[in-house]
Formats: sequence, C-alpha cells, structure tokens
Amino acid sequence: MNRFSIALRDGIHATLDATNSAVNVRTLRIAVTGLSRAGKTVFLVSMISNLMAMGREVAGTRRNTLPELAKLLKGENGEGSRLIDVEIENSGTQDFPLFDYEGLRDRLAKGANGVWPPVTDRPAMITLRLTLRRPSKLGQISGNKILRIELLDYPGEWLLDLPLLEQSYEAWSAETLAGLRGEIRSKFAAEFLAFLQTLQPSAPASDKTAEHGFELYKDALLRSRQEAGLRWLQPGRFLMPGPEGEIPLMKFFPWTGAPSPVRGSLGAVLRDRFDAYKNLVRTSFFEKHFSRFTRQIVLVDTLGALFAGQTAFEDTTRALRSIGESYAQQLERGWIAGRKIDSVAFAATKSDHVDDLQRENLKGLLKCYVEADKVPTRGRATYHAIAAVRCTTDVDIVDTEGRSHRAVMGLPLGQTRLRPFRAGTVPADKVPKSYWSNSYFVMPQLAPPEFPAGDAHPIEHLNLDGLLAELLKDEL
Ligand SMILES: Nc1nc2c(ncn2[C@@H]2O[C@H](COP(=O)(O)OP(=O)(O)OP(=O)(O)O)[C@@H](O)[C@H]2O)c(=O)[nH]1
Ligand SMILES: [Mg+2]
Repeated sequence: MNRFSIALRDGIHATLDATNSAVNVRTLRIAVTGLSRAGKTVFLVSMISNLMAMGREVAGTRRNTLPELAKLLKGENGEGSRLIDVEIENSGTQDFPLFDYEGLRDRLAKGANGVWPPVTDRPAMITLRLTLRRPSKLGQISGNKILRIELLDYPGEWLLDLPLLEQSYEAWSAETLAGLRGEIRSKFAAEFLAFLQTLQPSAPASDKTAEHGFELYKDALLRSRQEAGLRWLQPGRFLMPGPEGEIPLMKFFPWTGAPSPVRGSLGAVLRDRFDAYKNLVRTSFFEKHFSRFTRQIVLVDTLGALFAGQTAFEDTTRALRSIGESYAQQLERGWIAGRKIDSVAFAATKSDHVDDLQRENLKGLLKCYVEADKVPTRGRATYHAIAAVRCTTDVDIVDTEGRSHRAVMGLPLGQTRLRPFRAGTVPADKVPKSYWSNSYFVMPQLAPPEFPAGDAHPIEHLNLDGLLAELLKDEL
C-alpha cells in the first residue's frame, strides 16, 4: 500500500469513527421530579448502584439486579446480555456540582447504622454511560451503542416555584392570603395575618418591615408542613434557600393592602422582589435544567400523604396537579417550547411500608389521582409502586385470636429490634370518605438494609426494574 492509499484509508477510518460516535451516542435527559421527601435522592442512589452492579461481571456472570430491564437486554436467541458496561461519566467541564453518588451510597451502606441522604439543599448532576451491544446485525456494522443518561437531583421544595412563574405578585398574594385565611392554615398564620393588619397602604419601603413579614410568613409555611403535613407551600426557596442563603430579594411576603403601590413604598419593594425572585428561579434553575429534559419520573410519597390524613392528602394532590399544569403550560408556550417529553413514569415511593397485597392498590391509587385530577402529562404515562431501597420483608402475623394477617417486618430507625407493621388496606381507587375516619397509621422511618459499600453491589428494591424498563425500553 502506498503512502497515498494509507492516508486515504486512515482518513476513511477517521470519518467512519466520527460518524459512528455521532450515530452511536444517544443522550437521555431524565428529570426525577417530586416534592420534598418524596424519595428522589434515594431513588438516584439505588438506580445508579443497581445499574452499575448489573454492568459488572462477578465470577463470569452478571448480577441480575434489575430483572425486568435485564430481559430487554438479552442477546440474540435470548442468550447473555447486551449490556457491556455501566460507568459514571467523567464530569469534564460540567459547570455544576456533581451528585455525590459514592458518598451517599457508602453512608447508606452501613447496615443497621446506615444513614439516609441528608435533605438536598442544592441541585447536583450526574451522567451515567451505558455501553450496549446493538440487538440486530446492524450492530456488527455500526458498533456498540452508548446511552448517556443525565440525571439531576435538587431540593423538592423548588418544584413549587414552577406554578409561581406565571403569576403576578397581586394574583399570587390574593390566592395565597385566601389560603392562609382558610380553616387549616389560619392557625399557623395568625401572627403573620395580624402583622398585615398593622401595615398602612402607603407604608414606606423598609428592609426591617419586609424582613419581619418574611420571617412571620416563612414560619407559617414551616408550621403548616411540620404540624399538618401540608405540601402546597410557596415560594419553594423560603423552605430551602439553597447555597446562597436568604438573599435580600427573597425578603417579601404576600400582601394585597397596597394595590397600586407608588415607587419607594413597601408595596413596590415587595412586588419588585417577587418579580426578581421569579426571574432568579427561572434563569438559574428551570431554564437551565428543566428545558433540557425529554423524559420524566414523578415520584410521589403517596403513602406518606395518605397516612398524614385527608387535609395533607388533598394538599399533596393539589400541589401535584398545579405543578403538572404549569409544566404542561411551559412546554406549550414557555421557555421549554419545542421540547418534547416523550414519556412520564409516575411512581408511588416507599411501597415497602406496606405488604405485597397492598402494593397493587397503591399503584391504582396513584393512577386514580393523577388521572382524576387531570394532571396533564405529555407522552406516554405509566404507573408504578416502588421502593428504591427495600427495608422490609413481607410476613404473616397471627393475632391473639389466631387470625393470620399480612404485614411487613422492618427495623425502625435508631432501634435494635425488628418489628412487624400493618398499615391496613390501601384504597385502590378514590379514597372513600369513611377511610378518613379511621385512626391513621404512623409511618415509621425505617433503617436501610445492610449491603456492602462499593459500587459493584446491588441494593435491594421493589420494582425499580419495572419502572426503568418502561422508561428506557425504546432506547435499549
Ligand atoms: N423504607 C423506605 N424509605 C425510603 C425509601 N426512599 C426514601 N425513603 C425515606 O424517605 C426519606 C426521604 O428520601 P429522599 O430521597 O432523601 O427524599 P428527597 O425527595 O430527595 O427529598 P428532598 O431532598 O427533601 O427533596 C429518606 O430519608 C428515607 O427515610 C424507600 O425506598 N424505602
Ligand atoms: Mg433529596
């Protein structure tokens, strides 16, 4: 071969390599959404751990940590796996904190002393890289496929700022104050509402007054969450300010007492701060991240809401509905126009708190509320009941009269002895009125199960594989 033909061959190979990598690398951006405490961070740790474990060969075989997904990855003739490797992508020039997968996993892994992830106080990202052998003969020509999965973790509270983006200060104040004067919230907001009565419509701008009102309003939000389990709590950063802390533009509160405020008045400052807040959350969070997603996992602590009583349950479904509505609106005409969410997986989390007979009901309950509330979805919606980290086993317990009951056995956090729990029947459909007159089950926080630290280890879960199979099946 002469020099010219060698150069030509190398050139052709280089072109083919570039074409292959363009053709073979596919990026999926998955939004794992959910209100605070829904289970997003735990879900991400378990998803990454189980995928990594599935991608490793131990003694010549692959661990079947995610059976439903493994079925989709079977080689031709049902033999072997097309999954060659799963790794965390080098963070390169990522201008954003890296999700601390290894740290969170190793802290969770300490068995009875395992520590759940702390409340998320800032967004962080991680990208998984799955190397797959293509299923068809095409694979032999075009090579392996790389599936990049970009994942974002963030404070759940921040999601509640999405419906706020479309509102004016006046409209938001009127709606929020009507809620605060209602039966449930008024007992938490009494001091704040009394403070509003002391304000004059022409009150001059004052940092001190704005700060005082902000503190009182924030306190009402915090108490509504702690004492009544309410979830419709805006603005989201009042409960979780993020790395910058409580910056001055956050120091506002709802007020309808100065409908046409003049420049330099308190009313004008509150309105300007509200607008600046919206701008901040839009540009630094929603535009930056949410505009990029094409698939969505919506995690809902359905059991937590159910066991917190009727008010908390209804407040949670309201929050879900509003977030869904504004997400759809933004998709249609806002800053994420042009993006297409092609599939959404709704999942009721922490399903290991109830026994196997109730889990199907739990899925039905979630589906019923998402559909009945007409939470708008884009693309294909699927429903699941999952436990990203399974902390219980299903058992039969016999009562004093010799009757057998299905229950779960788990270790309450901080205790040393396993205990059985029975949450009763989970409604499979719309919750009947009679359900709310029962005494509520107190959902314990359970200790995570024991598993070794390190990334080649599976974490026991319930139905994480079913959810991932539905979400990823067309990409595998
Ligand atoms: N038993 C059980 N508990 C779970 C599971 N997933 C989450 N939890 C519990 O729920 C808590 C909250 O989970 P996180 O993943 O931190 O929730 P989050 O959605 O990230 O919450 P924020 O960071 O506040 O937005 C954990 O500390 C656990 O106690 C699960 O699969 N099983
Ligand atoms: Mg979190």
